[in-house]
Amino acid sequence: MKLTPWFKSFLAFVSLAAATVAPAALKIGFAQTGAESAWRTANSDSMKAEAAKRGIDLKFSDGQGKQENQIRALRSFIAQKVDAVVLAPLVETGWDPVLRDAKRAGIPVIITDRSIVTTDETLYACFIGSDFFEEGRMAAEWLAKKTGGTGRIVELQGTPGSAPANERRKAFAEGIASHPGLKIIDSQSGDFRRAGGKEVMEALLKKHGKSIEIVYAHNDDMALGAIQAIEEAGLKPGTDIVIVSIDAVREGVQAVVAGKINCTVECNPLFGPKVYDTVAKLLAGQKVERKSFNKDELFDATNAGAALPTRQY
Ligand code: GZL
Repeated sequence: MKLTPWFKSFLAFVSLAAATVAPAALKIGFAQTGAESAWRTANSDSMKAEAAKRGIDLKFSDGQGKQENQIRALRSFIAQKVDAVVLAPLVETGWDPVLRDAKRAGIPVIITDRSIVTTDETLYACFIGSDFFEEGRMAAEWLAKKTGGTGRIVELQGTPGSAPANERRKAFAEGIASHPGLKIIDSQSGDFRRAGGKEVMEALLKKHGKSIEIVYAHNDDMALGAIQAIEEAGLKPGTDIVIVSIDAVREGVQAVVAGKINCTVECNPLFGPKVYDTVAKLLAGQKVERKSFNKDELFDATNAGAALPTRQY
């Protein structure tokens, strides 16, 4: 069949247009816990910045500290037929029904930051986060060395029912068990919030007064709130009361340099690149690690000053 000049140029245009149309941007739904701490903000910033860098259409939902908001967001992502879902679960339980819906819709789910308890491990593809047990163990080991294994401890717990609160509490208690001189005399939740840490520390100081020798805070934001309460009570944080914390956010490491926090165990929030690399592998049908832990280190007076200038969060 002889092609007219017009038809030839039409075919050339169509093939050129097809070649230049960019593939549709990857659509990923991210259900974040909320904005309760500096760590959380750094985690959200990492996810958003990396998505922008990679041209990913990120549907970001701030759960505002409520599981029902996160579940609602997941349902919305499923309705929008996103390519993948990322969930930072506020608490460990209550996820199976909505994750079953994602599975039925054929949408892969990545659990980040905090783990979940589920009756069906096939409901999510993998977990990317930190090892909270290891963080609690590192905090206990450092404290035992610092104090020679004696001291009366008050514990500021994270969000009730959350994996970091449960696991940091359990591992720390196990870590100090071999030092009978180290005693947890009280333990209350400040919900990972600075204001919560201050309020709880004020109450504990009223209740226990000068018998408090150590604070073990599940995150830096609560430790920083506790520092305010300790100073308002006329005591010197880091000297009159030893403070051990977790996260190593910038302000936490600065407090170590200032001698107000004695030790903070890092919990790296910069997941963006690893999460999106994992999504790409999943969508390409490649195998991914079932559990992938970020590397965390510890900061105290010996290394915080040198580390501060290059801290990324
Ligand atoms: C830990 C993360 C915790 C941080 C807190 O991975 O889930 O939640 O330790 C944050 O600062 O609020």
